[in-house]
Amino acid sequence: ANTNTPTLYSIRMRAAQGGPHEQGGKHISGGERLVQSPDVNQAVLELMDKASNHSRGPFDFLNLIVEEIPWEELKLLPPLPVQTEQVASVEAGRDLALTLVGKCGVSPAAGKLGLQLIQSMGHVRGAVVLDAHTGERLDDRGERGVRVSRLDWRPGSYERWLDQHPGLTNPRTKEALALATKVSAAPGAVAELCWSDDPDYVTGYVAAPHLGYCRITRLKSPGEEHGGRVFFIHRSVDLDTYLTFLEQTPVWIGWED
Ligand code: PML
Ligand code: MG
Ligand code: MG
Ligand code: MG
Repeated sequence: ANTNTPTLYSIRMRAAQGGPHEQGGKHISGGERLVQSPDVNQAVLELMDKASNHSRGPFDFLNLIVEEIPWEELKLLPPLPVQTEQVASVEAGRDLALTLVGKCGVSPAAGKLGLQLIQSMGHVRGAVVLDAHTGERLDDRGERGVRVSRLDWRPGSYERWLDQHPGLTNPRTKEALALATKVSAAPGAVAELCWSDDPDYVTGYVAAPHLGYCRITRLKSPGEEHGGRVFFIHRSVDLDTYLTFLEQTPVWIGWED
């Protein structure tokens, strides 16, 4: 191997309480990184930090996977444009979310189903994929859901983004914007709806290719642990192609120097 070229690694973390997720443990925290060899130790420490002292509780199981990724597969995507909508209540926030996904091509019935799903999600730890027209669930991942993997900000790009968005310093926005950018770039993507499963974080978002990343300041009440993600897609897209992009294709968010 050429020792001058750093190796690219995907690092994935998931933590649960009451045993591993697959044995019924409660999901506490998950995280994704995509970094070069000199930065792996630091990224692992940051993921451990993320899982520790979490508002969803302590973990008693943590799974960490580090794997090499071929550089040739890496794609670079600029982050979606960001806006923030202030709303006065959860109801107003969810109404706005429905309107926004509707503008992106999600039918009213599918939008409502998506909202209801997230409201009741405690068991599905990844995302659920719905037909944007009928609202029918299209993925076969059951309670595991779909986990968007192999993504991170390109080194230096988040700092540059932050210069343009002073005030949006929350690491949740950093992670969610990266994820939403990848999800919006998937073949067949129509819209994403998300709010956190963390009881202390009530801001969520709608994201879509033309809409961008639209933060909505209240999509649930404080203390609520139900939260998650719904991806609305065109039924005509090949599901394997779609899922392979989300789970396997390595993506850096940002810009060339
Ligand atoms: C999550 O915690 O998984 C979702 C975070 C949504 C972030 C919304 C924002 O503040 O930009
Ligand atoms: Mg495993
Ligand atoms: Mg959940
Ligand atoms: Mg969370």
